[in-house]
Amino acid sequence: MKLIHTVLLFLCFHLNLCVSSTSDPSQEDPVDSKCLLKKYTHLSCTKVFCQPWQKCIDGTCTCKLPYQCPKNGTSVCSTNGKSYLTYCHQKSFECLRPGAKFLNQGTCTAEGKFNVSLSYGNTDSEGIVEVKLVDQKEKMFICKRSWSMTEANVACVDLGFQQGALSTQGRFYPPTDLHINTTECLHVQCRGLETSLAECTFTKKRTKIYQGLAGVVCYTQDTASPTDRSFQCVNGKSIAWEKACNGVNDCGDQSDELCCKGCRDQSFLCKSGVCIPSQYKCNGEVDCLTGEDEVGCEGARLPETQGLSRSTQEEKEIEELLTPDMDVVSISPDPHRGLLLDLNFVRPSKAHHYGIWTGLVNRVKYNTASAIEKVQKIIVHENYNGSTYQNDIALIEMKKKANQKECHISNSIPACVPWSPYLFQPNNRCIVSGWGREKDNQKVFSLKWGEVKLIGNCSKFYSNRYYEEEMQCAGTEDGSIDACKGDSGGPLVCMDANNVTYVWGIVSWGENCGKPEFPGVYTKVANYFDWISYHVGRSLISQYNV
Ligand code: 4AZ
Repeated sequence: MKLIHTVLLFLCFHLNLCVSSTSDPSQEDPVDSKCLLKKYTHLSCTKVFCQPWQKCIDGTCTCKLPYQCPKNGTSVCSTNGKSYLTYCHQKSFECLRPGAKFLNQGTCTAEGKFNVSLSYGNTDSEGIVEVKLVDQKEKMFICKRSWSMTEANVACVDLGFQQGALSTQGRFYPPTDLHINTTECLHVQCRGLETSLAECTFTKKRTKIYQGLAGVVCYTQDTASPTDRSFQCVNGKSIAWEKACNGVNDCGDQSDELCCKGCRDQSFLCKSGVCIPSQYKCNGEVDCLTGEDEVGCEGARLPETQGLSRSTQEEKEIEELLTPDMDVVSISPDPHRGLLLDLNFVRPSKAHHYGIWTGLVNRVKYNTASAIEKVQKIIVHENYNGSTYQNDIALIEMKKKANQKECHISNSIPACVPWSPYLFQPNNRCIVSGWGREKDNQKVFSLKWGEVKLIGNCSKFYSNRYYEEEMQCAGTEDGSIDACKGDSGGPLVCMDANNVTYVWGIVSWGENCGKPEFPGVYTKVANYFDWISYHVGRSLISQYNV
């Protein structure tokens, strides 16, 4: 067992993304029911990216202030007649004060009114969908083949039905004497979290053959008919159990797609347990937290071709894009830098007594690339518990050299702060390194490293001493690769699908060294993202969700 407790950490820099897996169309129920208890929604930023007008605070997407939006972009007009600098600005205002919604891109014009209505249904909450676009005189119908739950949810929310749509299956019959031009209709494509159908992309289609028209039944308490096999959405809506984990946001708050062990209907399973539509794979935008939907995409489909992929020859006669795509910030992986420091004993008040060796390989024969840095400040976690080893983490701030703007360490290996506990999973392989003792207690002079696997369910080895949220076990089946006395505070580094490395763990404790059934226990750094952000400043360690 270990003696002195430890700590580590780094200062500079950025966080980010990772890894891959494919959907699992097996017969088994793909829903992870334990995860459902956490009530994840589209606002849970340990599972999904926030919208560009939101930032992630304590695991929840919260509204940004408009001035925090990037300034470059096209101006947009809102339903209150006000013009905003960009779409992000308008959405940020709307997020803070729901009411006025997006109307159109560009300036506000006098004629401009966007309107959605339902006709030929038996109640106000159902019918065939009619839309009047800002720059069109007449109302138009929407083509059935472009219409899915994604768009139906947006239409219902736009009409004031907060829980979105019940179904797109309703059959509605216009009076027979009414002449409807069914060879012309609007093709619409939404992302699913828009608050107005006006935010979606419309294309006009004219065809020779009869087009089915889009209809919807919006969700109300009267239309709801939950059964034993219903899936209970976080927003109170119930949907058929089979619709959970199919890549479609049937709930409207995405809660049916965030707790998945596999995905139905060929939808794509992100490592974080989220199902996304198959069209989101290789579309040039990172949708999985861990970026695996954009890995191995050479020669794959380009985003521009997507919306038209269902077009048939007949439909192609006339296609006119009526609403341009919004300039939503697209996310793509970036290189990040980071730095790890190893400390074995920490007394915050004695910061100036410490030096940090960087680039060191052999601790008795200093290599030329190694250097020593002064310490400015040491922050030990305020809830560090020396008997249970909970919150075994600390930060070391390095002293800036004169005229130095950024912290820069030569010969260092960059590693990022993981911002979500879902970035890596049991069985992922990671690297632990350090100068700790050998199994037989022999001293080590040259830095050693080894590959270990992340281990889930570690309470079976350390029953009431293991705290799932705060700790991470790692090792090998035979125990041969393990951290040992003196390794504490050292890094457990994992690499994602985009070759971005993360400090996933900090060597903390473990019974024995190198014995099977006694894996090494590491501090789960992702659990301390908010604590680290609080101390170093969010912008310093975040790339996304800020
Ligand atoms: C230590 O005392 C220590 N085998 C670190 C890890 C392990 C044991 C002891 C796990 O630094």
